[in-house]
Amino acid sequence: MAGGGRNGGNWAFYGLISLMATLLSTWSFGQAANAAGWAKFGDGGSALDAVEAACRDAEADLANPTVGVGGLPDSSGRVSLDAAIMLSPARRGAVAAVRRHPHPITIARRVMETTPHVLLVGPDADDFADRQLLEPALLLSESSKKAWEGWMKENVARTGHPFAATMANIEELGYGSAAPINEANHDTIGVLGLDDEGVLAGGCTTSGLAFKMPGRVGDSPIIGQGLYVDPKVGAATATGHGELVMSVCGSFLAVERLRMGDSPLDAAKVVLERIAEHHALTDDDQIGLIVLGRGGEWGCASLRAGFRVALRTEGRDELVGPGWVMFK
Ligand code: SD4
Repeated sequence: MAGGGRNGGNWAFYGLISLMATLLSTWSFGQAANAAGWAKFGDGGSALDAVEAACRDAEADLANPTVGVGGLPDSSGRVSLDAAIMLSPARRGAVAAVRRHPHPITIARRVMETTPHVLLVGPDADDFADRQLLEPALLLSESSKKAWEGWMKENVARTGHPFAATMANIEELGYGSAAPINEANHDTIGVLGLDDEGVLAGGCTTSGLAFKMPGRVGDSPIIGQGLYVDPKVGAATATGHGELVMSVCGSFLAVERLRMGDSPLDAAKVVLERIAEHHALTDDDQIGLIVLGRGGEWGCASLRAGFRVALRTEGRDELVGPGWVMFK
């Protein structure tokens, strides 16, 4: 599936091929998110509108316990949300540690469109959202609270400390199935979009690692880490253990590799290889990367099996596996 976009892998010639709208989203819930984003194209919306709508769909999905409302909390039992949105190095916005608003992607867009800044954090990000008249919500769902209580019991038994945080990152286990909530964890949605006018956009939104240390922020809201877009080259987004992605500026590195002439799949591979070079990776470590070139060519890769990407184009609406997996 490497470079499996409409260019059939012949990515070097994308400049000769007319553009077709494309949405790529991380994980299986990306398919519903893509549908919400795709509807924006039907209404004359841009890639930015489509990406925001796709992210909002995942944020609003109560069955998705690691994005938006209903996200699993940190080790203190409080949910905090991070997001970034990006059109270009000059047009990007992000928020981290939002605790009172369900749609951090929209706050990030407002940061981009109405302030001279890139990133707002914590209570001030929530206050900014209030001033933007964005609806607040209670973020902790009953099921996420139950999952946290269960985790607390286990954690206290194991560590003796009530708030010792773990690095839980349990992907794609029984999403949409009848599995108990603490086995149905998903993480971050990263969405890359290209509209038929050739505009690229990206968004990334998450509640971060389940039961993380309070105050911990991962790669998702950091421009260049969980998300990067350069309209002259392409875009990339990452999901998985943020600390690993953050050790190599993962999304930025992928886009720079595209600029140097790599295919999207090779660009994603280089990022994972660079991470593996610097870390003693464990069986629990997972990272998935999606890379989209400005002509619509794309590729995705992951450290381990289980990563899936939702693809939406004019003729396709499907879930695909990564073109390359480092540890088979
Ligand atoms: C983080 N990258 O906060 C996010 C979590 C994630 O799949 O994507 N998990 O580190």
